[in-house]
Amino acid sequence: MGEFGPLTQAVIDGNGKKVLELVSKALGEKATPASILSEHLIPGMIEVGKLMAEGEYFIPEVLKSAKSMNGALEILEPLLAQGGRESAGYVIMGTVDGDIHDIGKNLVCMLLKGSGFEVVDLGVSVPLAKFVEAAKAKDGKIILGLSALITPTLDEMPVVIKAIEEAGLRSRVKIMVGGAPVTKEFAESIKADGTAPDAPSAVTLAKSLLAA
Ligand code: B1M
Repeated sequence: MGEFGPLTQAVIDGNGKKVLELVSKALGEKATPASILSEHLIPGMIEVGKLMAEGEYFIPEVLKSAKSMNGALEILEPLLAQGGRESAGYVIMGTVDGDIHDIGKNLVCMLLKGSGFEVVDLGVSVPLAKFVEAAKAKDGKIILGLSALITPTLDEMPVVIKAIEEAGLRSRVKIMVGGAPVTKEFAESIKADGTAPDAPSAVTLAKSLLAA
C-alpha cells in the first residue's frame, strides 16, 4: 500500500467516522469541496479498486470504503450545489438494471447540480421502464444519463436507447453514457450521444449536448 494522506487513508480503511471528521476539518480550514473530492476522496476509492483487483480487498472491505465515501458525499453535495442560479438543463440519471455501483454516478449528479442542472437521480439497478417513464414525464430537450460499472451491464445501455427510440422520444432526449468500462468506441457503437471519462467532463458534455 502506498503513502496516502489521512483522509485518503481513512477512505481506504473504510473508517466512516474518521472520514466525516476529516472532511469537516478540511472544510473548516477552507478547503473547497471540489478539492476534497478530487485530491483526497477519489484517490482513496481508486486505491480500493486496485486492492480489490489485486485480491487484497474483498466485498466487505470495499463496501465499508464505499459507505464512508458516500457519507462524505452527503456533506459535500449541498455545498457544491449552492448558488440558486437559473437551470442549466434537466438531467435524468441512473445506474442501469443489474448494476448497483453508484459512487461515480453520485459524483456526476453532484457536479451537474453544482453547475446548475436540475438532476433527477433514479438510483441504481434502474428498470428500463423507469427511464422511459421519467423521460416521458418531462417535456423539451433533456439529457438521459446512464451509468454502468460492470461489463455485463453494459449490454443494458443499448436496450434503454432502443426503448427511448421506440417511445418516440429519441429526437429530444440526448443520451450520455459513462462508467469505468465505457469507451468512446462503445458509446458510438450503441448510438449514444456521448460519453465522459469523469464527472467534470460529464458536466462539459451535458452542456454541449443541450447547446447542440
Ligand atoms: Co464492484 N466491481 N462489484 N463493487 N467495484 C468494480 C467495478 C470492478 C472493476 C472491481 C474489480 O474487479 N477490479 C469489478 C467489475 C469488473 C467488470 O465487470 N469489468 C466489480 C465487480 C466484479 C463487482 C461485483 C460483481 C462483485 C461480486 O459480487 N462478485 C459486484 C457487482 C454487483 C452488481 O452491481 N450487480 C460488485 C459490488 C461492489 C460493491 C457493492 C462492494 C461496491 C459498490 C458500492 C457502491 O457503488 N455504492 C463496489 C465497488 C466500490 C467497486 C470499485 C472498487 C470502485 C468503484 C468506484 O466507486 N469507483 C470498482 C473497482 C474500480 O472501479 N477500479 C469495482 C470510484 C468512482 C469515483 O469511479 O465509478 O468509475 P467510477 O465513476 C467515475 C467515471 O467512471 C465517471 O465519472 C465518475 C467520477 O469521476 N462516470 C460517469 C461514472 N458514471 C458516469 C456516467 C456518465 C458520465 C461519467 O454519464 C451518464
